[in-house]
Amino acid sequence: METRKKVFSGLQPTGNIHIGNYLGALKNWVNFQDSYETVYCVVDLHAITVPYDPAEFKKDRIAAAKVLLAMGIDPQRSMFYFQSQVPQHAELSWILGTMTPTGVLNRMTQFKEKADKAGSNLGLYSYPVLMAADILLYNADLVPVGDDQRQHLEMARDLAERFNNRFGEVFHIPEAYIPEVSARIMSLSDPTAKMSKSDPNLKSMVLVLDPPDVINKKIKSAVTDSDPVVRYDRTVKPGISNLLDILSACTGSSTDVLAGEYATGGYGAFKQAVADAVIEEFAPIRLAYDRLDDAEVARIMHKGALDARTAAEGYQVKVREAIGLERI
Ligand code: ATP
Ligand code: LTN
Repeated sequence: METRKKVFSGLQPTGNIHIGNYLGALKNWVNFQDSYETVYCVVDLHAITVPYDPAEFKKDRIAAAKVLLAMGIDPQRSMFYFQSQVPQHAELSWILGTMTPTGVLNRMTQFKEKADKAGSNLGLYSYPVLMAADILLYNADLVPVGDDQRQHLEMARDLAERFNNRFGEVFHIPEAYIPEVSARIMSLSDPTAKMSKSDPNLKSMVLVLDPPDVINKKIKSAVTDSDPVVRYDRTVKPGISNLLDILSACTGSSTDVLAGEYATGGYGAFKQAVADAVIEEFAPIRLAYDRLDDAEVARIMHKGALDARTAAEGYQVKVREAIGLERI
């Protein structure tokens, strides 16, 4: 029997989940469940690499799990759990850390950006090693992420090759799965910058749980330009191109077709179409979110962690054996 390919991905439980996270990565997480073996993780150990408030964090962790369940992550079909509850992630991260040249970590752009903003610490520095451990722990083949994670994925692949060359073939070499249209959704208030959870300006992002009137307002006030022709051009018309990407990812029509359809009707009608499409996309998620209670989410995550620990240990035994750390 042919075994199905394995998908792994992670989401940090920090702040609110926005349309960039959703169209860049999470929508694919849900779709992959139909044809792959899927393992999804709320990566709480990654999230504590920047300053945070423990009481808020406690709520954000559960809220992130709840949003993913509301989106359609199905615990019957996917392994779904909190990273901190499966200690093999941290163990493998330590092992991979011993084979990671510091020169490689020094080049990581996300580290440099976050260290500039929030200050540096060892956890933030070795963040990409823990991410490589997440992926390699289950021998994942495919990793659905947004464009900003390319460099981290490349490092995970290098580490797998480095390990295999030194200790024998233990790891698959994973591949990033980055969508064509929506890999980099831009900020609504500055379409030359990535839409980011850590942006304090909430007008810059549509959240998955925003009510329809808020979505409408945010899209209507998205920064565009003064030439009222709807046309795809990321350099000259970054705001309009970003909205075309969003509309395309929500409707399944190509940006070319959509640009043709809305070319001359003015920005008002075009923005209304984008807002309507986003409202329609998010309505079922909000409904499902409101129906889930926290105790049910906690129960699902507990069961997920038990299953994941067993699965992870099955792989981790091979890693320990390969490097000479067998249990006595
Ligand atoms: P921050 O932007 O504050 O650094 P983040 O949103 O990148 O946080 P995560 O929650 O870990 O951090 O990201 C979850 C997923 O969303 C990742 O796969 C990431 O690549 C993707 N993603 C994040 N921002 C965007 C964006 N603007 N467009 C497309 N995909 C994105
Ligand atoms: N760094 C990722 C989150 C993440 C991840 C992973 C993504 C942690 N571990 C493993 C894919 C696979 C981010 O999106 N900011």
